Amino acid sequence: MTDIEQLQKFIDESQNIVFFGGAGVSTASGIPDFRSPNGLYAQNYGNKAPEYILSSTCWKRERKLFYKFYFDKILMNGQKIEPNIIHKKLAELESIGKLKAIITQNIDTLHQDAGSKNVYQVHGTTFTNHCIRQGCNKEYSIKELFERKNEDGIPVCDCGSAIKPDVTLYEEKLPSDAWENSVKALKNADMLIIAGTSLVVYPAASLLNYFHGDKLVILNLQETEADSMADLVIHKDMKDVFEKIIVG
Ligand code: CNA
Repeated sequence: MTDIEQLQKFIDESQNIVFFGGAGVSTASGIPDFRSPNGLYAQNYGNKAPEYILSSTCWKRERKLFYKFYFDKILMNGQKIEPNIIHKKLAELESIGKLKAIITQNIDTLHQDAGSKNVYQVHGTTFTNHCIRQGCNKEYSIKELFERKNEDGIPVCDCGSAIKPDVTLYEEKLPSDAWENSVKALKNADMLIIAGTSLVVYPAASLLNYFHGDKLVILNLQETEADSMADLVIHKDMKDVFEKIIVG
């Protein structure tokens, strides 16, 4: 049996699957990840590390730099991004009742765009943005974020305060709803597919400790720390793997 046939067998035998993914899920849609050889961390961005630019410290001290990176590299300058075969197959697996939840570290909206409903975004989302002034907190869409840039490229609310994306920056606490829903889903799961994540960003990576089912699958181009715990490890492009998975 090939590794992909084994994955198919696990899926066929399971009734309560959880998918835990990272930036690798969206690379086939054209969004670079962080840690692949051609990911954002390999790029020089004014000699500042992306971990710093996407941190709460940078947000407070160098908002202009934060937003330059955010518009260029995270929002891809407004370029239209479409869900890929991975997002679509996962939405199909949910629609037939096998996949119970997607836990994602991604901040894009591609799982939802593909039709998935139970998506827990443990690092927040680019989809909504809010004014940082307590008492105002007005919500803005991605489109409005582009429209409301001041001369420094920082989007500004009607009240004059800065608008901040609802993404979890380094040094910030993870959204508690997404975290609690993820833990609950993992505790009930009989199969966990961990795919396209380097599993080095904590506390998100520690979520896998809540899984006690008997089918743990790791899918990644590279080795991960959790490979030794897995029942099946596939070191292949996950787009090629998902293309072969039959839902039904
Ligand atoms: P990461 O650390 O960049 O790891 C990505 C992993 O995916 C690497 O181990 C790659 O080997 C693997 N990978 C990339 N492409 C493929 C592929 N086609 N098939 C199989 N494996 C692949 O990203 P993580 O998600 O682990 O790190 C967490 C960060 C990245 C989160 O805070 C995210 O918000 C952040 N991020 C998100 C996006 C997005 O929303 N699309 C993009 C870039 C970074």
